[in-house]
Amino acid sequence: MRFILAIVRTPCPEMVDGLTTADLGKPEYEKALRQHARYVQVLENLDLEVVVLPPDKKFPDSIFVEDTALLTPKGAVITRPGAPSRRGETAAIRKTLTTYFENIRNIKAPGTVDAGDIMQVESHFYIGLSERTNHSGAQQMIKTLDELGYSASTIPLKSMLHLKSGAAYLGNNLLAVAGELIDHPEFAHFEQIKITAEESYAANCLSINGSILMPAGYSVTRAAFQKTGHPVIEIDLSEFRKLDGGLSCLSLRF
Ligand code: CIR
Repeated sequence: MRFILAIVRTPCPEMVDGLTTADLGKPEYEKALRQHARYVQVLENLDLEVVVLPPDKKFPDSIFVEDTALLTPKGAVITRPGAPSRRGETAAIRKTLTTYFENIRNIKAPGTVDAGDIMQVESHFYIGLSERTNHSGAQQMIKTLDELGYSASTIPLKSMLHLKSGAAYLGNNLLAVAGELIDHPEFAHFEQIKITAEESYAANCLSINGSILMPAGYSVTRAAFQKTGHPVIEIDLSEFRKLDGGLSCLSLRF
């Protein structure tokens, strides 16, 4: 599928207090702003129109817009983020999405879903069951996707924050996988690029309009991606990594 639009949110200074389990220190705000600007530029260079939402200081994690909604060509689903401090992020995203989607559905309590747990592979959606996405949320999402004409299934996670922390679909039946998702039975039918433990952050990458976008600094993975023949574009995301945020989390795309 060809992407035409991306929604991102400029980091607010309060981002340095975002949720994290990483032991990498606090992000440097100015550096994060520069990295974010380059992320936007890369998407624009790939012919996407990028809608840049203003910083929202009420929500330090609001840069990670991907978690707040699932976008498909047939409709959007507003999630109910698993972290209570992030629940309020969805209101602004809903408002933005009304410009682009007539059909907007919602995940309701007691369900929780972070869309970082949802990986689309053609017309099927894999949903990670994690500390952020619970059974009720996943079942609501499966029902909603079914109504939209898609199939979906769940994958229980052991320790990963999100499903897409360790898996990315690169098209042509090729999957990048890391950590507990390596050799996972649910993914047995895919061709796989298995990412080493040292480079597992690079498993959160994106295939956009023929190019592979990946975080900078992971040379073994970069070489494996280059072998696919697709252009590989690196973006330094060190400041977002400090908040457990990966490359895909920074945008909503359709
Ligand atoms: C959080 O813990 O919610 C944020 N600090 C990071 C969210 C990353 N989002 C994603 O992987 N989809």
